Amino acid sequence: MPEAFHNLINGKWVDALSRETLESVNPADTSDIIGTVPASGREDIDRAVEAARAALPGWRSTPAPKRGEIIFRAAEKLLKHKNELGRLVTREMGKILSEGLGDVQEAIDMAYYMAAEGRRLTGETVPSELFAKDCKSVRTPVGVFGLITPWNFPAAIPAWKIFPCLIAGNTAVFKPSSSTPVAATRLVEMIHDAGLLPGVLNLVHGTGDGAGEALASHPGIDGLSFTGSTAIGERLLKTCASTGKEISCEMGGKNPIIVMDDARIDLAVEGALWGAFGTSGQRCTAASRLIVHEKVHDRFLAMFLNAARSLKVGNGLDKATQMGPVINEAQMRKVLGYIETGRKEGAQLALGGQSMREGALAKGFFIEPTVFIGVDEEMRIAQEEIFGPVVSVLKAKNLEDAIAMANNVKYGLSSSIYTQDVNNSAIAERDLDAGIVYINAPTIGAEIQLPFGGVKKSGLGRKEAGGRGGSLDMFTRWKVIYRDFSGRLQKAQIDTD
Ligand code: UN1
Repeated sequence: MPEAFHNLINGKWVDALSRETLESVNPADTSDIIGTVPASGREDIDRAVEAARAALPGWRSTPAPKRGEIIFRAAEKLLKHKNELGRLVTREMGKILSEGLGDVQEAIDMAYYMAAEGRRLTGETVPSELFAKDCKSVRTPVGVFGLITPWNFPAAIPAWKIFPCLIAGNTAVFKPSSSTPVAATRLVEMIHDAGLLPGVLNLVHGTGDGAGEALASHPGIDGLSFTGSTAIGERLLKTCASTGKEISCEMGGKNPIIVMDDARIDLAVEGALWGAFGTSGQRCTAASRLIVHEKVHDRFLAMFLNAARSLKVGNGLDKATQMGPVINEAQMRKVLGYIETGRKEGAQLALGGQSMREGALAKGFFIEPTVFIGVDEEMRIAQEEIFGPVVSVLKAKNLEDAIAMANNVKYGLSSSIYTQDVNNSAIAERDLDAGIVYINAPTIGAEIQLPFGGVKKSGLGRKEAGGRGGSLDMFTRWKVIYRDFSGRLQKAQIDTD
């Protein structure tokens, strides 16, 4: 019998009221069942929201530095268990072990960063136009948040949401992806055991259609933070608009790497390989288009194909593996479907294109690193998010042409240019229409102390992560306070002399 994991509602580990469960399976080896979790429904969400509402007054009035201390202790726990959790992320999600550990490290970074916010959470004091009067703005919590996360970063993305949500004094109901529920459970366990009172952080497992929809449409939540596909994000946006709730959505990407004729080609090849095939291309920041200057196109391509050909695909727990599987059968079919589409559209398949069923790979969802060349910018494989190890190579005449191609998609999350020319770099920085621009680095690898999020169909509402304009803006509301201690009625804009 696989181990049974539970929901956390009001500080207690419980099953779904229906007693139904879902299985979590290792995508590198489907005979490895990691555990079962509750298949929760509306009544379970009701209970979790009720618990979060009940815990709100106590938590929001806890001094923020005290909230920070608990989050600091959570960071220490995560650090102590980094290896265990990193391995679990790899086993449940498929990414290679160094990335599994990186996923957990990103959660740890976020925890320390937000723990310190407990002693910051700064507002502003500004002078008043009147005598004996002061004015300030302070951040206040919003209330109860629904947090819905995807499977590609089972530790980091939940941490991006949970820690800023809690440090700001909100309480939460967290619904992780049903593909990576066990890692989410361990994460929540560590955070909860760091000293949270019952109900501050609740965990409810289930499918998107079941538990996810019930949470997003629940009248008892004040806001929703979602990371996932653009299609679902747009649907949730409508749900939240109809109930007047704030929503932040991080969604898809079709991220380009531009390689200029003056670029260091060795560096660009290495970066493109990491950007395209890291996490088997299953990042919203993955590089799925390589836009290469015509003068260096053939040289870059020869080197890139050589490097991609030698990538070792396998179980992420094996140290030699450089690329793991995709998450599940449905995703595998979707990716293979796009490869078929690329062929039909007339792109040339230069590498890969098949699922891998030989030997040890037979029990997992493995796809060869796949490279299309001769891709036209209007083809579907150059326009739509594939979320798998498939990259399209496009040829550009010059920088202007390359930037126009880069921007000619409905998404705008991450982007990159490889160039040694300061002017090219400055122009790209100015003109790439994306939330993130990398110079001489691939499209993946954002750090948590800066805001994370995109433009166009990549993002809606507030951004994630830290820094000015980061997620504290999502999880707090500004309150403005005027205090008049003059002892008389003073009228702003009127008592001007
Ligand atoms: C995502 O793909 O959803 O910048 C997040 C990166 C990671 C986060 C990716 N730090 O690639």
